[in-house]
Amino acid sequence: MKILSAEFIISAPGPKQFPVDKHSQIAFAGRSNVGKSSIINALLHRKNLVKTSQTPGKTQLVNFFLINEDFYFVDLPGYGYAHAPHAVTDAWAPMIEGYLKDSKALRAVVVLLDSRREPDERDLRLIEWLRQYDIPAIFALTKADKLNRQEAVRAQRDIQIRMGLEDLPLLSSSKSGAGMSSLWGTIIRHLGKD
Ligand SMILES: Nc1nc2c(ncn2[C@@H]2O[C@H](COP(=O)(O)OP(=O)(O)O)[C@@H](O)[C@H]2O)c(=O)[nH]1
Ligand SMILES: [Mg+2]
Repeated sequence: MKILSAEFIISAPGPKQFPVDKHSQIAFAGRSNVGKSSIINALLHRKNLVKTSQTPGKTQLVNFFLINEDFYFVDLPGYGYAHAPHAVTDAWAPMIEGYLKDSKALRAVVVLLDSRREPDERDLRLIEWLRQYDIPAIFALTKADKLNRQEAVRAQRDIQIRMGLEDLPLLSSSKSGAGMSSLWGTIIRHLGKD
């Protein structure tokens, strides 16, 4: 996909601020620090469109980026940040579920899982919602550059079994660029642009 433009639109504190136009949306979800901001920047060939390594603030925001004036990338709030205030932790579930339940323009959610970590309870909850609301999921393991080939293949298989996935999750690295073209291919297919 040729990126002609990538424009930050809004950090929405709640559904009232979500864009209501007809542009298709692809959302990105995963625990804090999984590499969500980095992978969005890597896909868009931008260094800093989405800020990386930020300490989560007091609110959980849903960030919308309009790509090629055609479709949105939606950066969902991260979860599992150990030092987040309880109010923030508790806000995660209704915020994400609210978004998933009501987003008619949502075409798929890219679920990011750290290739070196066990999925946690919230990763599983996210997957349950996606199944419940019949939303297509694209599974990608992040930071694959930190594993050798054998470890990477094992991580793919372990996480596939642990999460009950139909297919092997994609291996990706924002750092090396691994997996970026297959991830784009999958996203484009869900956008109906192939
Ligand atoms: N080695 C490596 N580090 C990464 C990769 N992606 C992200 N990181 C690092 O992981 C940390 C969290 O990344 P970030 O994108 O901010 O994660 P987010 O909290 O999920 O948005 C940062 O220090 C990144 O530099 C990757 O593919 N490889
Ligand atoms: Mg981030």
